Amino acid sequence: MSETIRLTVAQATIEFLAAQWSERDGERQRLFAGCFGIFGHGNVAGIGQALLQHETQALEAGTRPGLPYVLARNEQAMVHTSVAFARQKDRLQTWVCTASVGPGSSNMVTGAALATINRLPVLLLASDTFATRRSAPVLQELETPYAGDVSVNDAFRPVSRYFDRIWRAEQLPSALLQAMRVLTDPAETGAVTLALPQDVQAEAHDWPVELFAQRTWHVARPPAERTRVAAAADVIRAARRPMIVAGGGVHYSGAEQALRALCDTSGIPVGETQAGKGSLPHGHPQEMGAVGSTGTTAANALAREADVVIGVGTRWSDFTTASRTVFQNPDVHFVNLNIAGYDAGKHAGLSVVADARESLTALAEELADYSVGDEYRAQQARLWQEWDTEVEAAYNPPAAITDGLAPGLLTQGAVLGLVNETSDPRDVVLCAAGSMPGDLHKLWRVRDRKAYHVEYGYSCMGYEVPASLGIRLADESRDVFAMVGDGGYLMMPTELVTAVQERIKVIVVLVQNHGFHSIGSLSEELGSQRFGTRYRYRDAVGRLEGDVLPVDLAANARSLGVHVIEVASREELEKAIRMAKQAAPDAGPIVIHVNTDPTIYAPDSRAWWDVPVSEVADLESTRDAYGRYQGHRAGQRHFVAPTEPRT
Ligand SMILES: Cc1ncc(C[n+]2csc(CCOP(=O)(O)OP(=O)(O)O)c2C)c(N)n1
Ligand SMILES: [Mg+2]
Repeated sequence: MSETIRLTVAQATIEFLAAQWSERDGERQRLFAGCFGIFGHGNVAGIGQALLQHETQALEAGTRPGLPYVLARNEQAMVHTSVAFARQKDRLQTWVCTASVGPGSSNMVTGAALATINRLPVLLLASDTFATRRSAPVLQELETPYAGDVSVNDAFRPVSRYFDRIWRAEQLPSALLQAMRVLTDPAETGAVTLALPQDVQAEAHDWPVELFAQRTWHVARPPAERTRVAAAADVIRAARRPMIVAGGGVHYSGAEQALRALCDTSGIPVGETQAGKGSLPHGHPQEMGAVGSTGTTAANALAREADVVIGVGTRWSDFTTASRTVFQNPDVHFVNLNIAGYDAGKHAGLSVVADARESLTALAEELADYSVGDEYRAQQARLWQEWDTEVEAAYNPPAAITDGLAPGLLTQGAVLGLVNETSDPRDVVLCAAGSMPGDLHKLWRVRDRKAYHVEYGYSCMGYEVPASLGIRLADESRDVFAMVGDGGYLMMPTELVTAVQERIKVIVVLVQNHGFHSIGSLSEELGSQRFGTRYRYRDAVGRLEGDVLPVDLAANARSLGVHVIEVASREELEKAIRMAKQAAPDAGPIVIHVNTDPTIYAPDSRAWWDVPVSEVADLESTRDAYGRYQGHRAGQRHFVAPTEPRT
């Protein structure tokens, strides 16, 4: 008989998690930095008791707990914080989140979807109702007349990369081991959910002591098959106008140098997705910036004529391909370097399933003697120059525009430009939804590989504030600038309180334009006249088009214990950014509140995005939009032609 130790399921879970490590390239770190939580009757006496015991034992031993507990304010938000942390840590470290039964756990479903869509690891301990059904239906229990084994936590199944429910203590070891495997597998990672019934959490069991041994999970760098790299190189060598699309996988793999080496010799230009932005540093001759619906005119012009497109670590979202319209060469083919076979197979591409750094290094060796033509290089330089001039103009709008605006209103481009130019190159800019992600994608000059963090897989309003905490916790040597719209702020300002509690310095730039500038302009473009997108009083005829609401978000933030700076000019904004940067590292959150004019747009990408327009409508504006829509649809490509080696 092996030695055993008697612990509850919750205690065993916490002790196991505190002993997990991850390792890549010989560097080892704890897999979990800590555990965020909000307690209710579903976890207070189970996981809550276990966390208390874990903390007490550590403090009594004169150390700090391996898995420290942090009280959050909203369960969705604490998942965002964890996921942002994991992204900043290149997926090598994340957090655990514990929530109570019912709404506490189901609040985490949105966060789980965001994690899984962005391929970012997070461990969710979702509390579940009684396994024994002794006291059913317990407070907050869903009753399903046709299925006795269903709970709200089944909603996690489609959004988790691994899901298990621990009905019996004996199941726990295998579930924990599988959970760790998925979290540390770069191809499979995402949200992992372990549903823990509240009675099971408190049950004792005799566990083999080896379960709690320190364990190191290797994060793999699978190399590419040589023959596949050779085939990819053949396809690229035969191309006249190849182009790389760099996705988030470049960052997670730490493949920036390998990408740069390939571009230096070959002269192949690079367009970047939101997650891949910053793959090449701003100013590199092959750096063409954003590609797709929110792309630069430079990257999009090259994409239009590219004959071979090399996707590296990208999931090929519709924004990246401008809904399959940005690549218009009739003979365009794809080569996909991706660690996930699922993504590598997209667009009928020639797939190289491997770690991005490994496959780029191997590809650079194969293409050592290859270069694009001089004319193609010259065109890249010309196109970039044209675009950069537009960025400069957006950062520094002409006096005519500034004078034309109401007093105290800046353009969004000017705000982004000032934050870019006043922040340090290593500071992180953060955003997720609204009009700013598109503008940042186009306009932001990224000067460091981890300095751009726009969540655009799920584009979840409310991500920004909680994510800013995660980024800062991951790396205290950088300031974080969370760019948040008034709509996004109203969705989830809650974690500002957690930042106050933990003295986490984050700088939130709150861009007030009284509603949804993004969806408003989309609505207008699609003929729906900005219906229901402005924050206004209901007017006398019953429409939401009355006066601007007397909302004071600066006062709101101040009421949460936050230091707030209100600005009304370029000079004041610049001064506020400098003040915020100079604040002590444990100053807590700072909000810079700025009013902007929602009618001045960033420069056009000359690319489309497929949002279907009503085929029949009373309004002429909608009928006109439908006509334009059909025109764009005609440009959509299938991308199903096989990509074969062309030797
Ligand atoms: C949770 C969530 N709900 C709805 C949307 C759809 N949506 C995208 S942007 C947006 C408006 C964002 O408003 P705001 O934060 O003020 O930014 P602005 O558009 O004004 O730049 C909405 C409703 C979303 N992305 N996320
Ligand atoms: Mg807004």
